[in-house]
Amino acid sequence: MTDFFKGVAPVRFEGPSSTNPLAYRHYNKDELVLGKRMEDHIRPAVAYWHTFAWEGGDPFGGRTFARPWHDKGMDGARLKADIAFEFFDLLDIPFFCFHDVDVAPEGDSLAESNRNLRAITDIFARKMEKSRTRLLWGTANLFANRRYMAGAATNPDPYVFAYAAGQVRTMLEITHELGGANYVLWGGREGYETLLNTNLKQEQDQAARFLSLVVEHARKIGYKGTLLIEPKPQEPTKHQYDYDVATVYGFLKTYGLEKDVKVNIEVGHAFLAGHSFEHELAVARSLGILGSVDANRNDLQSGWDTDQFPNNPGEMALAFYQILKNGGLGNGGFNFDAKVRRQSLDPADLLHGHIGGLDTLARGLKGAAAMLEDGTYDRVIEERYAGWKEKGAAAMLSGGRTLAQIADWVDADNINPQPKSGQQEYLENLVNRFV
Ligand code: XUL
Ligand code: CO
Repeated sequence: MTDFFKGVAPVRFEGPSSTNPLAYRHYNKDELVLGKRMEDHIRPAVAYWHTFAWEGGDPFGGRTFARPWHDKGMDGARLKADIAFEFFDLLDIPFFCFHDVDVAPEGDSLAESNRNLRAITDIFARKMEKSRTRLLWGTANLFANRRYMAGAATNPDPYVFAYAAGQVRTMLEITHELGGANYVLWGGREGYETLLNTNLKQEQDQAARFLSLVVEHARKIGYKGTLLIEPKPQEPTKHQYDYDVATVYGFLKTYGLEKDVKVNIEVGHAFLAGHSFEHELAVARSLGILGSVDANRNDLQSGWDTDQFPNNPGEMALAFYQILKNGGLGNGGFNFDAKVRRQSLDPADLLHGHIGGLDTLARGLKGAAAMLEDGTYDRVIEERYAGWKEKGAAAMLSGGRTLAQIADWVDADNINPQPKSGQQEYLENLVNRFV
């Protein structure tokens, strides 16, 4: 045991009336919701980068956090791994996620970086034999190093594409070896700063080729987890190709990859794209590509991706409604892609962030489950579209009628549609009964 969390007792469920700030008040992992354990619905994960790699810097000032693993190279990386697994145990969290560069320092060559990475992921493998925490997903950081400033897969320089392929090959194999349930690709630099120097078609073709290579390699090594693209419209790049769920689907369809790849939807990214989290989930659900979630929230006044912990149970209930209607997240889960603020210096702050996030998810899940159990909301939606079950209407939808036949039908039956209320206020009030 390290002394980083000295004196902190394991965080456990104590119920809504508990005043212990280091206890769960709503997240009760074994509680059955719609017949399934809460933990199995949520599948929550700690993000290694925000919780252990982030130093509290912002564009105007550097590190604010004093962590014992900083500036200590591989010794620091080993200490960080020890503390990470202590944290997972304290929270009793079933999953974690990491990028290659979060866990070990980069070397002077890809081979050296990979040696450092392997040294730490071997430690993970040993720790995972004793811990209950599993890998929700692994990913390669193809955006921080300056070699990636003009993109990784979409870089005009083919050597950068090759280097990125080298990183992904290793991280995909490590994810597979550690039993990772998913592998994520987030294209933070796949986009452009100016169209003046950009060949869009060339870059799209490169991105698709890269993704095809990843799909092929995953198959070749027998990886059965889900491959996920994480959409984001901008930041760090002015325009990113994986703008939102719909754009990603268009890209996957164009290159015939829509059966091989799903999406990892992040709350703050949805917002940056001018959508809600609920919208992105609903689109992914309707397209059959809902894979996993990065749980967080943006500060709505700041206009950028602040990666704060979720704290709005009402919004979370609408999100969970989409997820439950999707039949759950399958291999996916809720990765806390969220960080404490740069003034939140104490180890305990890391716990408070995750505890609040988990309680918010639990309340959202229970709200959505109550909506479903009540059934009124589903019935209203069902009734709104019930007209399409009528014979003539069904024939229009299934392709059984031409445009002219439909027009003739309107004349023959003197069809004269009468507008009906969309009932938005009624529905808003109805939903609020459950959250
Ligand atoms: C950045 C972001 C990433 C991805 C993984 O906004 O969300 O952390 O989740 O690369
Ligand atoms: Co993310």
